[in-house]
Amino acid sequence: MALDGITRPDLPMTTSPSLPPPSRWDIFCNVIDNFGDIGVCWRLARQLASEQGFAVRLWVDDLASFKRICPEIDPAKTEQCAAGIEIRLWAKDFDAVIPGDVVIEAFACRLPERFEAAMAHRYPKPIWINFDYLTAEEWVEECHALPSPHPTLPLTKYFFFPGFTESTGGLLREHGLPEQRSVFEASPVEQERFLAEIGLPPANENTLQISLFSYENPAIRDLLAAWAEGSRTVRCLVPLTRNQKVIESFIGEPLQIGSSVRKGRLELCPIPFIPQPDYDKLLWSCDINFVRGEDSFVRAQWAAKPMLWQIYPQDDNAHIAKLEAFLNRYCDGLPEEETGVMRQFFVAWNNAPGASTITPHFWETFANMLPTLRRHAHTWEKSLSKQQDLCGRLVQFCRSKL
Ligand code: TRH
Repeated sequence: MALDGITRPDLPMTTSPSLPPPSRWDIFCNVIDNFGDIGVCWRLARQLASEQGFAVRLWVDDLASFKRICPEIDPAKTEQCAAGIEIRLWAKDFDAVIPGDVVIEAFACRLPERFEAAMAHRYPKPIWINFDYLTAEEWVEECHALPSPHPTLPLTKYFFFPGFTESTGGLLREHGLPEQRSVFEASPVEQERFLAEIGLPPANENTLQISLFSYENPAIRDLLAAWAEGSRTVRCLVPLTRNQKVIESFIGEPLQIGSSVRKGRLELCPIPFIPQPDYDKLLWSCDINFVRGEDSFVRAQWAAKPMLWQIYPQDDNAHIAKLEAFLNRYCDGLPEEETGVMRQFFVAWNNAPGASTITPHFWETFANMLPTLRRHAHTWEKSLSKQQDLCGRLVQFCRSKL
């Protein structure tokens, strides 16, 4: 079959014949840096396939980064399948294919011209979504779901904004996630098994277990010093990424996965990068989670544990408004004193205007508030969980456009 010069290639996206459109989805992911772009796309793809039974084709331009969160990916293969999802290398020289019922361009990545042309020729036209970054700012409520006509082709793109309120696209959350967490938290055997998998013995009862996933953060040195000098024993589980050098400069020696290092009351445990579905178990295993970017930030909220977030820094400081917007929502309902300390910690951790140093005394004050912060994290998780999850809202939105 030919489509105005575009030859019809294989269209292997097979799906249950009983499923009406939109059952075939194309997701395009341009990995800019880090793991968040592919992290979000991979999570969405898995949910669309496993919960909705849709046929999903995920186009990724950096399979090596993808492999870090999904070890079964072979970066040498241009076509492969993982978790029931068809994965294609998004190469510069883009072969012609027939688009699915829904096309998602993640984070405003520009679709291949050839693919856009094929979308314009397809009948019915695919539903085209620009899936945007998450922010707690209020303006997203106005912009979510707005249409944007293509300047030359007969196509309309819709903006889909994840967010924290009913009037946005919501947050990615798999079905049964709170139940899975409860089962894990109630099972010392499961917890020990997970820790053993990442090369660690069970934590001592009076030790605070903390995960640390961050960028090259200058505040790390102060934080580690506060832990080392503090009155509580801290076991810090750190996946080595962009923060490795700054941690090594504090410790004074190279870090190696599997070899923990002690300094005062701090035990620092470099751990391997974990496949994405298991990353939740790390968060569930810890008393406090330091997270960054977008996807780990959302997962830490579902983990219902006190958390600190390092927001992805932007050149024009646009991230500071995003940080404030989140804190305004997150601290709602926290007592005044805890709100002050929580804000101070977030600001210091992000080196935002007004940041103070994380001192051992500040750390003690924060740690003394942990029981209240734990209850608050639960309340926050419960209130967010009442809303429909992002995948459900996205499918509903696409159905409304058929
Ligand atoms: O890697 P990030 O810093 O990604 C960022 C953000 O998405 C940011 O918004 C974006 O602009 C920028 O990338 C380009 O952080 P994030 O979003 O938390 O993504 C990390 C992913 O890695 C997430 O899906 C969780 C996953 N992960 C694992 O699978 N295993 C691990 O061991 C760890 C630590 C993370």
